[in-house]
Amino acid sequence: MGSQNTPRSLVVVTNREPYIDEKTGQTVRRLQTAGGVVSALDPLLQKIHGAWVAWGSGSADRQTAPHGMMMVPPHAPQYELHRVFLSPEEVNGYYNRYANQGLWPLSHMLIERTQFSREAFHIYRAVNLKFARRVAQIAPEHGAVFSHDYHLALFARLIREMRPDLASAHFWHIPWPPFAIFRLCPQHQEIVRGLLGADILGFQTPQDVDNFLTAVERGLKYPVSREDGVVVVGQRQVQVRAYPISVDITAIEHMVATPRIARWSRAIRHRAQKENVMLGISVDRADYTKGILQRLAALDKFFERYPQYRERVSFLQVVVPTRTEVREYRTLYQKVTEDSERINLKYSRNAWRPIIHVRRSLDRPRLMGLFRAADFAMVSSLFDGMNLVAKEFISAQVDNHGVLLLSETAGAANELEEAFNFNPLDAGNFAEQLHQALTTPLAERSRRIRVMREQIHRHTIYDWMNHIVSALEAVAKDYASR
Ligand code: GDG
Repeated sequence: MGSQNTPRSLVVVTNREPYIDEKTGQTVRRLQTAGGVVSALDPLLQKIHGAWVAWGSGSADRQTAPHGMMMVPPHAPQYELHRVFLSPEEVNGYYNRYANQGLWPLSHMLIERTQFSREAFHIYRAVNLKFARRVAQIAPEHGAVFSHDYHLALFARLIREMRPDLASAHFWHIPWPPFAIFRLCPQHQEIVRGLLGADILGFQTPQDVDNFLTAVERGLKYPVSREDGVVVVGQRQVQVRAYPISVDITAIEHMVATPRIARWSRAIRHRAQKENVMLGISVDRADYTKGILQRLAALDKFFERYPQYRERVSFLQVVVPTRTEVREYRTLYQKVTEDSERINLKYSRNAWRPIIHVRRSLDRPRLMGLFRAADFAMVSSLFDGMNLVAKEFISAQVDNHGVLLLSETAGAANELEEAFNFNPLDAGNFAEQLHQALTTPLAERSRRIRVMREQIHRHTIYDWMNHIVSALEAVAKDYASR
């Protein structure tokens, strides 16, 4: 964080809060929510004493912040966390329905799973307004706001109407679909207009930027300059750019080098070597965009087509339940369990199982230790904004021995060109690529991992944040000088 880039004040706005209070019986536990965005922005806000506004979703959140505000982090308070409290109807309309059953599947181009309703949109809009009102109350004059994702698509425009003195950036974490798909959203014009309330709009890849600019041209007929990545909205210019998100590779390297994690990682490797087994890994939220069932179909094909790998490859699949309020997610979770059991029944021999199915979240250091130990990782998303697991696996591979199999339709495939790519819908191609990856000589595997590690070192999560925040700071200075 260069001092010339450090903003004087910043309000971060996200759906998920950085610190959540959960109650079990009489005990309240404060947890820092995991994830790249929190781990990059939390230290920045601590340093500049900014503010974070988010949905207060923890079961003890109202109890610990009765007026909706508390200072965090817990042991050395540095910045304000403002919790927006939502009723069950609001959670359902805004989060479960409009965001997670509407914008999420549509943006991932899974139109048959997409449902929109005017009623849910009204609630979504009302919740975005609630967030904007809170930010309008607390943001200092000529401050800057950094809002996030598909939950808050209308926020930037709403805050501009209330507080035109604020500079704002919005980052869209998921893919932006082609216009032929996006226009299926009945409120597509409102959504695009809402986002154009920001001064800076960030997407994961140039393809997403391109698709968004097409939605602006075709849906709203606003003038667009593709070379400069600028949309003209009345008297204003909105900068639309690709800012691919990344990970904190140095922190991951340190994590896997700590004696405890290095030991755990070595023990897993020794055991696999003793059993003469190559170890594969995948880690996903149980979400249909991640291609978990497609990956299982490919593994089935792999053991069928290449029987020499039976008893020689074990695949550790970590699937974490998510959005369980939505029926499709519960059904998927059940199907993943069934398919894994079916494959295990079909191929298991003696003590060997092709699939080791882990159905709970693992703590981050151990997860990174598993990534260090594994011979290969598979990321099989049908579509994915970026996919941080791919970058985390590469970051944790400090012994440079593993291979990454990466779906060509995940955002990360844009950058990680040394991965083995496959089409997640083509089980045969997927199985072939896995065979090819596993028969690649160690020297070549090492070279590929090294190239990708260097790439991630050159562009970390802090670079991502600094690029956006310094562009935002330039806009804020411009506003203040007018
Ligand atoms: C959205 C976009 C974009 C998972 N299981 C465990 C665990 N995780 C952690 C991973 C990783 C994160 O969760 C998942 O990040 P992804 O990027 O893979 O996917 P989404 O959650 O869908 O995120 C995505 C991202 O936003 C950022 O812009 O890349 O495209 O969809 O960090 O490690 N962490 C722990 N235990 C688990 O069991 N500790």
